[in-house]
Parts: sequence; structure tokens; C-alpha cells
Amino acid sequence: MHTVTSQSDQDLKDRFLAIRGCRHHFPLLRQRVNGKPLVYFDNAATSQKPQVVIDTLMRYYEEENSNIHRGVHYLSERATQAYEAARVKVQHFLNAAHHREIIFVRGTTEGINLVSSTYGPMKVGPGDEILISTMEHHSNIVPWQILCEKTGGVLRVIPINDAGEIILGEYEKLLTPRTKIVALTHVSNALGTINPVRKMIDLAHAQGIPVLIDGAQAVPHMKVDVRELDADFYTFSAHKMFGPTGVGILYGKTKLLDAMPPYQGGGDMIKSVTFEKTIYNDLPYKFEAGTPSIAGGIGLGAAIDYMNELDMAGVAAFEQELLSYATRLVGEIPGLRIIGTAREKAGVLSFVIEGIHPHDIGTILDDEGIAIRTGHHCAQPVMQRFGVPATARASFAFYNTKEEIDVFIGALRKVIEVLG
Ligand code: 7TS
Repeated sequence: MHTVTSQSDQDLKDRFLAIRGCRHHFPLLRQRVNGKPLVYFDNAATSQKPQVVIDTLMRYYEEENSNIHRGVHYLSERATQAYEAARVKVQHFLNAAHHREIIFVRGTTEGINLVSSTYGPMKVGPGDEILISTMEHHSNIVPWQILCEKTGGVLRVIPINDAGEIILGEYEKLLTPRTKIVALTHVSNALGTINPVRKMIDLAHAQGIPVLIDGAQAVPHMKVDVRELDADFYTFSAHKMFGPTGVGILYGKTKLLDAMPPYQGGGDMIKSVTFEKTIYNDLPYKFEAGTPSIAGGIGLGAAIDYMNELDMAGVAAFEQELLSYATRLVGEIPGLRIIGTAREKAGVLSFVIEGIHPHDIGTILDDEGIAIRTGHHCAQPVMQRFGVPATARASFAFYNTKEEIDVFIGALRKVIEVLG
């Protein structure tokens, strides 16, 4: 008897094989840690970088380094062109309508702070409400609290169920004429939940409420189309999507960005300055005061080029396979409880083991060369919701393998032998 493999099964196998072949693009993954081959499962904190991104950064400093937007000399023009070309790559990556809607920032945290401190005071007055969810990262909580302190606004929180999913009925009830902005994570870093942001944006828009999406954990794992989502603001960090640290993107609709006051004052964000009056620059420069991370922006462009070559649908399916494999195997470990069991999940596996502190799990895994994150993951309200002080979290990228998951499971069994 022979097994019949359907064409689509074979297709998927071939695609997975091609994805597995990409691991060698990431030089850092070849190293040993504590005498063992490194298993890097801390991708939600930051991803590793492919050689092309590293080479782009090197080349920038070796051949192009110069300040941008201000020189007529060869190098300055070359650096400016490379930086502005990266902005256009981001525009296409997000399917934004125009490159002026792409603002370079330091990262997701700055993207949210930019909106909360410029758009926020325009919209929010005493008694007005800002709606976030229970599963937000601190960087999508604290900026809104600061705004509330300044304006008398009120922070409202959408509850989640025991699986770590937003309760949509409760969300709808919380959308009222007092709601001035909704700020939501696309994918939770602590639980892995993929939120139905398209639907949630539609519900908010039905009442004329703008929505900011924190895309930090989404962009490395799925194709994001800001126009299809109809997001008003969308922000992410380059370092979680195979690019450098110190740079990220805030996307905003032109109409909104145009109406907003500048964020910081300084060079590049002006057209003219006198002591009496300063005329601000046009978009996107109005929001880009001071010398930015030039190499970072160009490196982000290289990361996007790299991702454009990847089969992103295959990547998403491959990561789902890693997640379900790991979920099944950890499910066999006695006393282990997964925190975050949403139906729609990205490659994040947060868990606790009865009687063992997550930090001790992390330390023993580190001895085995395995990097995971332990702690509250900058999402303390999530920990409170699930009644745990911290979790251990393994988070996957497409360059991880089932063999690494086997090593991880073996090490978890060792943790229980030693401490259980
Ligand atoms: N939003 C989400 C959903 C995140 O996961 C993070 C970082 C941020 C915002 C902030 O991004 P930054 O680049 O501005 O710092 N999350 C994590 C994490 O899970 N472990 O380390 C950082």
C-alpha cells in the first residue's frame, strides 16, 4: 500500500523545506552557548538579523555615512537617497497610500508616544475615554495614562476571556460617544493572541472613532496591509522584524497627521525659523526632528527587501506548525500550564510550571544554551488577569526548527527533575 500525498501537501512540504533553508542566512544562530548549540526562542523580544541586513549596515558606514537632507555633497545625497528609498520600501511593505504617511521613529514605543502626545490632546478632554485592551504591552498603556493625567481623560479596558481573547461583545459595549481613540495590539507579546483588528477597527469606525494598532508582534509573522485594515495609525519596530534596533515606523493617515502638531522641535522638522515664528515642514518631516538613525532606516529597508523574498504565507504556516508541535509536547509535561490558548495565535508559548519560578526555568534552560524570556513581559495587567507573577515564554521565528523544540522539551523535563 502506498500513501497518497496530495499536491497541496507536497507543495507545503517543499515550501517548508525552502523556509528551513533560510536559517543559514542568520550568522548568530551558528554559535554555541554554554557549550551547547544556541536555541534562540526569544524572538518576541528581538529577532536575529540576516547577513544581508548586517552587510547593509556595514556598507553604510564604510561607504555612505553622511548626514541626510542637508548636504549638497555626494555622500549626503547618497545617504539621503538610500534613507528615502527605505521609506518607500516601508510604504509598499504596508501598502500605505503615500510615503509621506511613513514616519521614522525609534520604535513602537515612540510611535505610540508620538500619537498620544500630539493627537491625544487634540481629541481628549475631561471625561473623554481612551479604549485599550487587557493584553496591551506597557508601551500601549502608560502613554495613554500620561495623556489622561494631562487632560482629565479616562482609560477604559476591554476584558479578555480565559483563553486570552478579547471579548468582542464587551468591546462593543465600551464603544460610546465618549470614546475618542481605540489603541490595540495586533498580536499579544505575552499570550500570542492574534486580535481580530480588522473587525475591531470597523466597529470603532462605525462610531467615528480612530484606531491605533500596535503592530510590533504582527509584522514579523504576517502580511500587514494598512489600507485593507483601514488602520488610522499603525506602528512597529524594525528590530523585531529582522532589522536593526533604534528604528521603527509610525504609519498615519495623511488627514490625521496633517492636523497634528509636531512632536519634537529641532532640525529637519522646520521650513523656516525666526525668533518670532517657525513654519513647520511638510509630512513626513514635520515629525522627524534631529538626525535620525540613518543606518537603522536603511537597515530596515534591507530587512524589508529580505522579507519580500520570503514566502510569508509559508512562514506563517511553518510557524503555526512549530507552535502546535511545541504546544502538544509541553502539554505532556506534568504541572505545566499554558497562559494564552487563543484559537488565533502567533508563535508565542507562555507557560508556568507548578511550584517552580519562571526565572529558575529560564536559568536552567540558559545552561542548556536555550534563550527564552521570563518575567512579566512588560504586560503586568496580563499577569494579573491570569493570577501569575510571571511566565516563561518561548517565542518562535521561521528560522527555528522542530529539533530545537525537542531540545527545549528535554531541558524542561530536566528543570522538573532538578526543581520539581
Ligand atoms: N508592543 C508590543 C506588542 C511589544 O511586544 C513590544 C516589545 C513593544 C510594543 C515595544 O517595542 P519597542 O521596540 O518599542 O521596545 N516587546 C518585547 C517583548 O515581548 N520582550 O521584549 C520586548
